[in-house]
Amino acid sequence: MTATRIRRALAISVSLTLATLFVAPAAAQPSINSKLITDLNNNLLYAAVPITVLVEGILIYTVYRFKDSGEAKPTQENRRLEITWTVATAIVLLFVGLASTQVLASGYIGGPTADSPNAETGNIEGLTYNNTSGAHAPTEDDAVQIEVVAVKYSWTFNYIDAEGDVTSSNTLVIPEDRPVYLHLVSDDWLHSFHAPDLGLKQDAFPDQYHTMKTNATEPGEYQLYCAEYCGVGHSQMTGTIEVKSQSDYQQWLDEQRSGGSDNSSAGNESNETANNSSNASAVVAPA
Ligand SMILES: [Cu+2]
Repeated sequence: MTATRIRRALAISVSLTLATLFVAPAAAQPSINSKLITDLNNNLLYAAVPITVLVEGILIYTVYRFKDSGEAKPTQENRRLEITWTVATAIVLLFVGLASTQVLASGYIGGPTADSPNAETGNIEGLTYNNTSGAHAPTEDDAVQIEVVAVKYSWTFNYIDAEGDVTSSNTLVIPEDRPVYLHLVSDDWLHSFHAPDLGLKQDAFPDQYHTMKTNATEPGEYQLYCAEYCGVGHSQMTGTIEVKSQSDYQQWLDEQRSGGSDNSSAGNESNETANNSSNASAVVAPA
């Protein structure tokens, strides 16, 4: 196979990639997090498919072309060919590196890192435990802050910046199109907050906060799981995330302050942990 043919095959692969980029369907994602993850997956796929086609093509061609050759001949030195594949590899690696770094630096994946004040400088009032590490204050004025306390086998959500304390058990209500900061902590041992549809996953540690940032774009109900095996009630440690419009969200908050509903409570209970309000612990044996 000559260098010209390899270059021609390379050119065809690149053209195929560009063609795929333009015809790819853009599926709606319910949050910025899931959009970032899906887009990165797609971009990496666009890079991987033509490379796979090229390599497999060369392999099949070589097997067919030289099937009757009795003796292998060494390849002639070809500087242009060597430079071509070195540069092509570098471009692919740069693309993968830049695309991933962009997603990681967005603040939505792997915790809000960019410009977030840390625990020492960003004092967040209303946290149940000492904010010795991990809880990042929002950089946006319109952000919603919620403390998420995981405990065997339920979730408690403390709306720490709401006027008047609002606490909800196993149902997390958030507004659409607003930055939401979830300060995650555990009251006993390891749990993990996992909402696959919204692209959220973070382990919960005792006495140590980890802040997740999200921005939900589609109103609806999403499933919340505990994704870290935590005991006999682990499989029942689920919850619901309700994404509401701004006005519905405000209405819900007002309702919670003025009485509450079955799975939520308002008032003095916000400083308690979920030990007493756990739905799941009542139906499983104590661990
Ligand atoms: Cu758990």
